Amino acid sequence: VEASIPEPQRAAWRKYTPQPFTTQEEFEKEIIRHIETTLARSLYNCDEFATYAGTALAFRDRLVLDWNKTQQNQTFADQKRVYYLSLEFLMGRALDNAMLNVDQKDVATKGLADLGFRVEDIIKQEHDAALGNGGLGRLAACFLDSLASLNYPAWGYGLRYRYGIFKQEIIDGYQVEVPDYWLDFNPWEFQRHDVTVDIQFYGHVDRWQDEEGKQHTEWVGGEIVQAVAFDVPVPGYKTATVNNLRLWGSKAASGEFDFQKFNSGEYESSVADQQSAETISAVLYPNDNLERGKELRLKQQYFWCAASLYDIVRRFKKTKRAWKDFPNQVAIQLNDTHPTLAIPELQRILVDIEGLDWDEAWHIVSKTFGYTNHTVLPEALEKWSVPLMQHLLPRHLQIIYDINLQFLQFVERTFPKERELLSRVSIIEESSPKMVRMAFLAIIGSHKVNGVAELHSDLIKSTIFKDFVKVFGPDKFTNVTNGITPRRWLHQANPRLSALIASKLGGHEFLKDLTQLHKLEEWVDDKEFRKEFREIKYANKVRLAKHIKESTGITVNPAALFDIQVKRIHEYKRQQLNIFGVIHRYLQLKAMTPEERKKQVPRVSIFGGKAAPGYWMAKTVIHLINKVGDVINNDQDIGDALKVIFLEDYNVSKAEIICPASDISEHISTAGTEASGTSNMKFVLNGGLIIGTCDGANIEITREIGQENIFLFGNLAENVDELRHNHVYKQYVLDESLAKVFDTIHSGTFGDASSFTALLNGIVEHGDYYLVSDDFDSYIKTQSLIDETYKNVEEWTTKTITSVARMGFFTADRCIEEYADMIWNVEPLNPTKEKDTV
Ligand code: CBF
Repeated sequence: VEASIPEPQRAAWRKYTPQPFTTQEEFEKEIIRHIETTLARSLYNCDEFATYAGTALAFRDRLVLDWNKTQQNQTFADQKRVYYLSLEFLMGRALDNAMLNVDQKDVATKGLADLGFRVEDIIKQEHDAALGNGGLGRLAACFLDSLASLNYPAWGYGLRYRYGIFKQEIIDGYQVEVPDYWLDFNPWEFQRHDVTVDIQFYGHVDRWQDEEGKQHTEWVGGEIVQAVAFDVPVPGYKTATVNNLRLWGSKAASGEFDFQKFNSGEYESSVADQQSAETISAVLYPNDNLERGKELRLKQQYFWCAASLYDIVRRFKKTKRAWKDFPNQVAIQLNDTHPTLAIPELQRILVDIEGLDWDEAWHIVSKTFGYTNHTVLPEALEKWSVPLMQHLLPRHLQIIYDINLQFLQFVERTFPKERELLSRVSIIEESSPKMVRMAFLAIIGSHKVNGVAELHSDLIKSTIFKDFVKVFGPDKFTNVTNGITPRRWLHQANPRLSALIASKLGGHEFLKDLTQLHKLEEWVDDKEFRKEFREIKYANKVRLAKHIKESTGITVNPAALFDIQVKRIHEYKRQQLNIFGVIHRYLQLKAMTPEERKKQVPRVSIFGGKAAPGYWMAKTVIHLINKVGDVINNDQDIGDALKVIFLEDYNVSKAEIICPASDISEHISTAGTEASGTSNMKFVLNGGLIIGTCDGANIEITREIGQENIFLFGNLAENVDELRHNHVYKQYVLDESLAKVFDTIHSGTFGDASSFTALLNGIVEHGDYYLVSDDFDSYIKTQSLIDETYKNVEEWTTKTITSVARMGFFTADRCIEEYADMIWNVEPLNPTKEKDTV
């Protein structure tokens, strides 16, 4: 309050508050002002990057004005807010998104042209904000877009990694990781020098009694690292709401280096504290669906949870409400188990610092949190060793033990005869060393737990969390099927298709209510519409072909069938099945006469995705794809009949070029392993069909678009256990076609066969855990069906248009409304209600 401008001076303030540009002239003025002053460049020294910087700053100014108002408005309204805690936010580029969301891209395009630049070239200058690994991080980014677009009072909380996900280079067919330093110039963040939090690590726990006999517990000693807030504005689409994403950076608490050490010549150790503190937010762990139990990762998790909770609690305390109101004001969503330490941290704040009694505090805590599970893969379920936690967070470990004790007492009372149940649901796994099971803590400390697609939500209830359904009842568990933002994944990535749809639906309103897409079915037989729809697909394929040429040197024919699989490389996602299928196709083509070959549907098989640096098998798959590509792409017999492309460094901005360009995309995980998948939605929304297994959101996509519009194959999740069992305990004969593929690899056709022995042996000798051989036959037959169907242009067009029209369900807006309704109990806030806060 002291910091606010006194009433008599506010009139002047309001009079001079900057106004957002609305015309081309005003926009050009803003760019030039920023280039000449903020950047200290001139018209003799203005390249595309400087123009990007000027444009970004001009748009940033626009966002900031609404951002300030949104924050004031939300503070004034004093209603419940959502806090989305995610260790990953895969935001991609911000400029194009900002232009479209504030509905000024036309102005920018003309203004930039007037200054001699093409808007596409300027947009490309921006470095992706790649603070995530894959689906989980991108989902968080889509949710932020929807939260703002729907005017929900919401904040994201994450870490400001200095290095995002590594850049991938392919050298001699191998993945090489290069650091991604993205902060050279980042106009989209604001360091809040006044928002810092001291975060404690290590130390010990003291207990004492005060004069009134009350017990106190305090965590003392250890070391302190400072968290500094960096805020990123998140604009909604065609609304004045601009929400906040707060990312924490780490710094030495004193903020300075040790001058005494420096003076006495100990130069290196004088900066050691500073460096060690900064390490916490230095780098994103590059593992997708895999946890490795590293101390630094646990430090990152606590650092970010503690800073975020301090901030949330500080904001709540300003309202001067009673603590019991906390869950009515605050909903915290845990994006996977990574932020689970927020649960014992809030309990610690309430009990140790605010003096609430345990039960009262626990009641508040367990009504505040919701937990989203994103995987059933055992290797991805986080567990932290008890000794490590004891060392790093001694008070939290005590709290976790106390939570566990109370929980187990409750289970014992409710199920007195079931001794084994206790050890199965205990937060502490009695292994050596003992481990803290984070998912169990997250379930116990949350009021709702959700999966991310129907099959996945059913599976968590019947497998990994079965006992908790018994303990808490089924109502605690729910499903929110994932979605994507149509603003980025249609309007931004595929502007021509968005415009075509808008021309038929009477404007771009469908981007805010995607169910309106169904009206497109009325146009499915319209000749002109179909033609234009096909032309757009072709143009998008030409755009991708150009990118392929620039990045790999390989020419591909845009008239060929583009078959795309882009996602993290993982055995369960089965890029190996795809490349074996490609080899099978190659062998078939080789066996044909040139005349026969000419009759085949030409294909371009496109792969992209990063492997975790320590994931050797995934790297082997990348290597195989590249080696197969080398051979096929240079085989004169084959020519355009088949090309194999591995696109380096797949990221969000590349996905924006890739997704609109598919004819077929592959979502072919072993049934029951892919929680949802979200690129499946992006591809279909952009007029591509899917080849997929009955897994994750493929199932609901099928339900929505119709079985006749998707190419499903393979075994079902319910059969997986038995099939695995058969591999281990019964004689297994390899499918004949697959055996030929393996023989070809073994023969050295694709280079040193020994490089691939482990990959093939995993299937032939070690149980084929991902059931590649079981699904191979059905996969290649389905691929042949795709070839046949593709030949019939009219049939293909009908399928693709119908599918787009039926994708309304998969908007992230629908997800957010479901979360808001079923889990958070929050209401949107009208952004036009603009008032003074003091
Ligand atoms: O729910 C979002 C996505 O999360 C993952 O990427 C994850 O990291 N666990 C899953 O693998 C995807 O299936 C899911 O769509």
